[in-house]
Amino acid sequence: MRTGIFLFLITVTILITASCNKNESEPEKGIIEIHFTHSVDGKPVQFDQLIYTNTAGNQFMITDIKYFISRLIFINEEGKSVVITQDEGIHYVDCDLGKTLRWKIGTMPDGNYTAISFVFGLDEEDNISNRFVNPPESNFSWPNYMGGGYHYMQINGRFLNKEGKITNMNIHTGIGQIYNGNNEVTEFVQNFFTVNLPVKFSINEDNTTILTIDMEILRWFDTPNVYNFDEYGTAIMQNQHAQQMLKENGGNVFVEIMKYEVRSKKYEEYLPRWRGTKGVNKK
Ligand SMILES: [Cu+2]
Repeated sequence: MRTGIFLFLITVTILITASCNKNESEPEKGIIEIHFTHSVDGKPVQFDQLIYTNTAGNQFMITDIKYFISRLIFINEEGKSVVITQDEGIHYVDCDLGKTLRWKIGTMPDGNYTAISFVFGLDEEDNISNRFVNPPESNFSWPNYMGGGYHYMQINGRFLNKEGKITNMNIHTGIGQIYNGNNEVTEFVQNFFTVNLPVKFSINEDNTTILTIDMEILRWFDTPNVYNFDEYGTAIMQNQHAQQMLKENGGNVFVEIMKYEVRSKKYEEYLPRWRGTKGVNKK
């Protein structure tokens, strides 16, 4: 009996302490998620169909889209940065794996935000060989003799080459190499880049804020560099020139297309609105 009262008093004390802490020092917190979609010319990507044409005039199809984003930072209206540490700040997106199209970041301080920024791929500090031991991330490794670590991205597909033959198109980005006349590596080149996206959103207590970030695939191949698959498309992991062109184009491929703020309990109603996933388009 005395033990019961004692436990009761402890519980009351903890509850009072917890609520005091919340009122006095803890900022209010809402939940944030980022969803990833993929478009071609503004429409959800359709996989495995030879229906697309890039600016260089190559007819192509897409079979896979996979990539890392990392070092996600939210900037609030006072210009302060909130660095995302969830999952070590690294997220893998794979259109074959629906759950990767949704990054549950968790709670964030309430407030108004004006921009986000992230690294496309992994920066030099994060891109360490063998840091991921399980698939799918572990399948994304980049050979050590090419600089090691992981691919930043794979867009795979096929295209109609200038001889009229269907050929593989493997847009794989990662650490580049400089070769000497004897075909020996003299230098590695970091090809990750930072994407800055102005996006106004707010985070409010007990609500879930969802930002949908869209990758416009065609932009990889035209601004500022027109990227021709006949020149570069088949295998570019050892082609720093191609890597550099994609790195320069990559800053333009992401746009914020939707934001929702929902009471947590209404959240499930939102889910069917997802688009651009491979599963949805294939059926
Ligand atoms: Cu590769």
